[in-house]
Amino acid sequence: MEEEEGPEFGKPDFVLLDQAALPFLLLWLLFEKGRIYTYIGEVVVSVNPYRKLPLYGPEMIAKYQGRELYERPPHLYAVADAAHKAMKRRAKDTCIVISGESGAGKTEASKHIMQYIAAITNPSQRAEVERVKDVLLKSTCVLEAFGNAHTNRNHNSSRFGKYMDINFDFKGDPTGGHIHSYLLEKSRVLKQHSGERNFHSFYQLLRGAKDGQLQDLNLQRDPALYTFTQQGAGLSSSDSDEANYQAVIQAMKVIGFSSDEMDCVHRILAAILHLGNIQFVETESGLEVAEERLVDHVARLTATPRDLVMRSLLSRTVASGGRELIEKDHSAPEARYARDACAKAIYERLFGWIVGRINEVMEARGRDPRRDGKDTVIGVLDIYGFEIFPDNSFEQFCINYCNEKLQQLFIQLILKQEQEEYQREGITWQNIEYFNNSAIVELVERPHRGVLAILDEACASVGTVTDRLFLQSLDTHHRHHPHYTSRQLCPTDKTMEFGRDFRIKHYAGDVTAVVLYLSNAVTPQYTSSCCRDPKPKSYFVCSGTYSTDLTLRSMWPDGQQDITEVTKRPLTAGTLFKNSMVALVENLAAKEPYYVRCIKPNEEKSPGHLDEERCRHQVAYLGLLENVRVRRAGFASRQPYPRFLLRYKMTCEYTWPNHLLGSDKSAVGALLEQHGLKDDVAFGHNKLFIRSPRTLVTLEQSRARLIPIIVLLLQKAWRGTL
Ligand code: AOV
Ligand code: MG
Repeated sequence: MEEEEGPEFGKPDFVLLDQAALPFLLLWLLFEKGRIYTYIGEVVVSVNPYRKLPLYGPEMIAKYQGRELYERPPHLYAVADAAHKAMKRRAKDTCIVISGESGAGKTEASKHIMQYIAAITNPSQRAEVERVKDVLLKSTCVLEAFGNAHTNRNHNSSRFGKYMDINFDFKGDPTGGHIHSYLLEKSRVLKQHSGERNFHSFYQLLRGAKDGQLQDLNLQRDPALYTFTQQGAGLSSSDSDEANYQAVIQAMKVIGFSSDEMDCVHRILAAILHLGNIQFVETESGLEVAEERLVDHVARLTATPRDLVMRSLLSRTVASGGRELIEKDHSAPEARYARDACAKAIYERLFGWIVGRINEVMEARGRDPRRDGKDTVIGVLDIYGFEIFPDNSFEQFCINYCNEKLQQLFIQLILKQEQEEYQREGITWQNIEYFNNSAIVELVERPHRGVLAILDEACASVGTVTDRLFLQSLDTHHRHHPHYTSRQLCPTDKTMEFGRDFRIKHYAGDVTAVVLYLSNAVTPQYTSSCCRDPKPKSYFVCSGTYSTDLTLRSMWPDGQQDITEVTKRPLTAGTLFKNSMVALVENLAAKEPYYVRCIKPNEEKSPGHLDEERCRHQVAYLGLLENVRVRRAGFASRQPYPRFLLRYKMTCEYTWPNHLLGSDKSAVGALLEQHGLKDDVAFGHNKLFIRSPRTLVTLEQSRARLIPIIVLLLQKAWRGTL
């Protein structure tokens, strides 16, 4: 190995120190030098550089391929490689969990990881595997167009959670995949905060489509002309919408969307824009639509009878007693609500359908008739980051709860399990205190009295329970909860409004300033935003069933449900989200986890500034200090004795080819003695604990030196020339 390429031990980018001021100093040093990655044990900490750095691409990938974690300076590629190796060598399902607040660099990190995996696999260029890789890479571009938006925190903010499983065959090559998407922030279709945009897809269509196509869709180019895109019309995404429009079309083609399907997607986007412009007027003969031609457009674009579109805006069908159906006229607010609910529902269905189509393609391509179900999986999780806005809604509540769940998993796996393992293995150990966020998770999801359970109850009695009553119930149940408060409970806190807001103090640790920063006043119309999702038959397009367009109809696989079925109480959005989070965490916990913890250096998206307070705060709440303490007091690596021997026995005369030392434990002792490394390890009951990564590197180097010699000897032995 060449000198300058070697591991950079002792350089400051390798260790995070555990005194309060030092992590910040260190991050600053690294950030200044463009070294944005560091490790705590096997956890990668990354600081968003907000500028292009020469850290990626084929040359860099070659440096990390097949190397051990500590052989090269810290990098996402090293974790991706470690996950891939664990999967290939030990047939272990692994997952890479990327976390950090909004704009910290999670999505970018996930893309680099995917690119790395794509680059190092399929050396034999099998066409089938190449296609799977293409779809995996291109799916990101499509999902970002429909699921990301310009927010105040991030110009390309993920507004959905994404967990992607990549399946590998026994050769370690990708053969398929599956994407789970979590709770798209569909309210964005209707309304955005000041300084924010709707989903990229709308602006891409308006700015990128050819004149003729826009005419076919009855659209004009200027996003300011449409209610849903007006607010963000003056804002640009980080890249040009025109260029991205072309890139998305290209990506959709590669994935295998037909041109009919792509046309349908564009017609749906256009229909949503027209729906948004529909206004209602009260006349003597009742409620009417102000501009009927908009209804014509929507009907044509969704291939739905015009009369049905009109009726579903101005009235709804309800089941009255038994199976009798009656049509009830809408008031103006009800009609506006129906219009908006429709627009949201169509977009959500469209997004779900796109994810489903990508999955179909990945599964079909990946299916190998010879496969006996023994393939292994790497999961990559890129979820929406922790966020607080001045006015937070149900979506922020869910997003932040999701981040709590992931933090809980991190605590469990990295901090708790680590300490428990030392105990189990009989290693002398002084317990390290860490902040445990389970109280906050419980506050949200506890059966019967958690916020979600109380919300469900309120939803069950919509009409009788108001937001105020809902809030009262929360106050009663959580009066003494350290992470819950409301204006009623804390009358002097003017940042909340009586009868409207409650606040959850998210994982704040012991840093008081942080409590304020991360605390999250979740505001109004809770009961409506998560309960009154339109029921399929009440509003027309929610019955894509009535469309003659097959693609559009396939977005409503639930089809023409019986109205009495439809009016039964469905699971609420909150409960559905909770269930999906519980399943996600179970899935992750069953895999060998690798962590990437992303840090956002400043609020201004500036490449030259590391805001001390913000970084300290993130280091604290991400649990990184405790993580460092556990690691520094502990061990960089641990391996069961048989596994250790299998890999390194060739480096010692007492263990090669087989040892006669009684137990594997004594054999490992002899091996380390011979290398002079015994002081750096501790012997557990079943596992060897290694303090410094340097020990592993020494052993790896020794092994690498010996392999060619051993191969030569074996060849000679076979040929009988030894
Ligand atoms: P997020 O995924 O963590 O936020 P992103 O990955 O979208 O954040 O990163 C935000 C922006 O930071 C990107 O658009 C880039 O401009 C920049 N950036 C991030 N990582 C890098 C990097 N390694 N090199 C250069 N620039 C980078 V959110 O999706 O909002 O939680 O919901
Ligand atoms: Mg993101």
